[in-house]
Amino acid sequence: MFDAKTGMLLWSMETLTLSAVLAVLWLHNTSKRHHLCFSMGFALVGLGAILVGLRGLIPDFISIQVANISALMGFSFWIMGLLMLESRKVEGWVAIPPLVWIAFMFLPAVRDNIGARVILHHVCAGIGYFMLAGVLMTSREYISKTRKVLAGALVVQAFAGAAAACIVVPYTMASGRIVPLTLPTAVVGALGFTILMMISVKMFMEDSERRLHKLTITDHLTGTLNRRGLIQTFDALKSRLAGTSKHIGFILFDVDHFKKINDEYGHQCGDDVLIRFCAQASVIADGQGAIIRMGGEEFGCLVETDDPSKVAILAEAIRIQFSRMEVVADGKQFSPTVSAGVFCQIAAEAELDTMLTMSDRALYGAKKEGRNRTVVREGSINIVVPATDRDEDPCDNNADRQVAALTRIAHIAKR
Ligand code: GH3
Ligand code: MG
Ligand code: MG
Repeated sequence: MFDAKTGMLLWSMETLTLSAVLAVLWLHNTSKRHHLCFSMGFALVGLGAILVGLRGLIPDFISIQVANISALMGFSFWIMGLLMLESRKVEGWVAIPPLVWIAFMFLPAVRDNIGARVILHHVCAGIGYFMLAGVLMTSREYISKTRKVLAGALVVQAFAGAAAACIVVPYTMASGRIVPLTLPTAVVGALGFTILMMISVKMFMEDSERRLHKLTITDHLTGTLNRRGLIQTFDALKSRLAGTSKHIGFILFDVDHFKKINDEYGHQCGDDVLIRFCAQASVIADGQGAIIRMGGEEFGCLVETDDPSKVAILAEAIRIQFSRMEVVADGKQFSPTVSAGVFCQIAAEAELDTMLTMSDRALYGAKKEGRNRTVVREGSINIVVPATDRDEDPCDNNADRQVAALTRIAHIAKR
């Protein structure tokens, strides 16, 4: 029959095996310190179980105090591991589960009563499970369904363990057993733990797949989407907007005289300009569109809109804001500029190839117009957007025509 010692031994085998597997993972790549934390967590829980199992063969202080504190420190290491995995700050509160235990040890009524100690241990472990659930749900990571299921299972485990102990311990104490550990508490602990491990593995695998996928669609220098990301975002946008009267707009940006910036101030300075353009453009486009690095110093902005003229306005906002940026390099200050080409299509008819070709034609027009300009492609004509940040003759026949054309685009959108 299942006795406390056998149960503890089996439990420690389970946790020590997991600890060894995680230690091997850590040795494979020692920069992944969360693996070491998880490994330490399982090792401490395993050690705690062995020491409890050795009750009577080793000094009581070790089989009671060292064992319980070790097992509860396991939770602290698991919480630390989760925080590290998500690059979050590790603070002193991770030590709460063992600290609660230590605090109660100053109360002789608890310290000297084995039943009270077993219940206290389960309550502290419950706090640990609860904290793990909290860390999972307050993550900046995408809160997936599996993550929610795991957090829920941890909360169930937190209450189930403590509740089982509270029910079983007084009953077994009355029966005169020395160590009040029975099959129900062991089963709740071990079975729950195994289920938790299975959900955790699923969540970690899903999260790492998601991270890898994000890497494949992200530009490494600027952190924006890359071309592959554009294709995926465009396809998703198109199917989401199918059947609506919405438009998809694309703005193609190209930094002006970028080669000169590289030549005069160095490649690193050029890189900084690209990073700053993306950071600035992402803030301006936030909620309206996504920024994409097309390659080199060329960027895209994919926009969903019900009014195509808003895309030209967005392009102008990004262009003007960028022209106000001050870059200091080699003790000299300069303000880079960008040209923009805009093209819009009704979502149902939108084709990425067409959008890229047309916005490129508009961009070519913007370069031809002297750069630091926005040009909209409408059918087979380029419309130069009248710049509000420079003196342009309002009586200029050309400017009038452009305003009329922009109004026409807005009108088409309203139909
Ligand atoms: P234009 O106004 O006509 O666009 O002129 P430009 O100098 O910007 O265009 P050009 O195509 O002649 O030069 C682009 C330069 O961008 C050439 C290339 O060395 C540089 N470049 C491409 N990718 C990167 C990058 O990742 N970092 C840096 N610093 N430079 C890059
Ligand atoms: Mg350029
Ligand atoms: Mg270029």
